[in-house]
Amino acid sequence: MKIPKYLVPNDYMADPAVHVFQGKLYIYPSHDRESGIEENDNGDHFDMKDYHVFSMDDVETGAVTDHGVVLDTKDILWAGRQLWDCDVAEKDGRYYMYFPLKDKNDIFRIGVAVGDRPEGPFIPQEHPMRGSYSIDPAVLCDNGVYYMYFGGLWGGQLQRYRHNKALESAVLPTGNEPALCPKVVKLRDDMLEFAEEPRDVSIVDAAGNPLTADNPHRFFEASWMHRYKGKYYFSYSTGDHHTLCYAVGDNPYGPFVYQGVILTPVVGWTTHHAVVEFKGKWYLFHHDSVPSGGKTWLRSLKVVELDYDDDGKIKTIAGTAI
Ligand code: FUB
Repeated sequence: MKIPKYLVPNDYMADPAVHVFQGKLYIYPSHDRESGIEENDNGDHFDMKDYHVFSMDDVETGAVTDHGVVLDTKDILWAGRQLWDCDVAEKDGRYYMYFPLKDKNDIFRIGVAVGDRPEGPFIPQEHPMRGSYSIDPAVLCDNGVYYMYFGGLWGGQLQRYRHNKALESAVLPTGNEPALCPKVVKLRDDMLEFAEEPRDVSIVDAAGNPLTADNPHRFFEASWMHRYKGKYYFSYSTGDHHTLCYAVGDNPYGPFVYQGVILTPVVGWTTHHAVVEFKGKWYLFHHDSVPSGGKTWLRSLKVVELDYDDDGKIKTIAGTAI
C-alpha cells in the first residue's frame, strides 16, 4: 500500500499504537473530540475522554472493526482530564493498557487498565503507576522482559522533572545544551508498576554526542520502539519541528544513534505514529488533520507501507502524500 489510506472516516482518532495479537492487527488510538477549548501551547484543546479499539484482518484489503469504548475517564477513580496516547501489551494471556491522564491536581500520570482480550474492555487500577509522570507510554516486549518508553515536552510536562523528581519550576534546555531525553523503565513482573527508576534514553549523533536542544531532530514526544534485523529502532516526534524521526541502538536501553526522518510534516501541528510488521509487510500508522480542514485537535488515522533500504535505513515518507 504505497498510497496512504484513512482508516476511520466517520470519527476522529489519533496517536495510534498498533500490535499484532492472536494473528490480528489491533489499533489503540486517542479519541479526538470537539471540546470547544481554545488551542494553546499546553495542549488543553486535546481534551479526550475515552478510548476505542479497532482491529483489522488485512491492512491491504481489509475492513476496520470498531470494538467500541473500552475505557472511559468516568471509570477512573483518580481522573482529572485529558486521556492522551496509550499503548497495550500482552503477557500470559492478559492485556495491559497504559494511558497518560492528568490527575485531580492537573499533573500527568500513567495509569494501567487490565483486560482479558485485546479488544478490551480494560478495567483501570485504582491509582496511577507509582513514580510515573509525563505522557505517551509505549511498551516493548523484549525476550519476555517489558520496557516502557515515555515522555513529552511542553504540555506533556517532561520539563518539570529531573532525575525523576519534580522541580520547583519547569526548565527547558536551550541552544547547544543537551536536549531533554525520553525515558525508559523496566516493568515489574505483574505489569502494574515500574521495576526500577526510569532512565534517560540517550539519542546521539554519529560521533556519539547527545542531540542538543537547538537540533530540529531532537526528541519532543510520541515514543515508539520496534525491532528490525536484530536492531532496536526508537522513533519519536520532534513536536515543534513536525517530523517523525528515528534512532537505532543495540539494546532496549540505548544509546540510540540518530538516523533520519521517517515522515515529513503532515497537516496539523502534531504528528504521531506506530511502526509494525504484519503479514510480511511493514506499515507506518499515523494521523493528520486533512479531513477536519486542518483542526489540529481533530485528527484522522492513516496507514501507509514503510520500506527499508539494504542498510536497514527507513525510506522517508512524505507527510502530505495523498
Ligand atoms: O493526543 C495528544 C497528544 O498529541 C499526544 O499525547 C502527543 O503525542 C500528540 O500527538
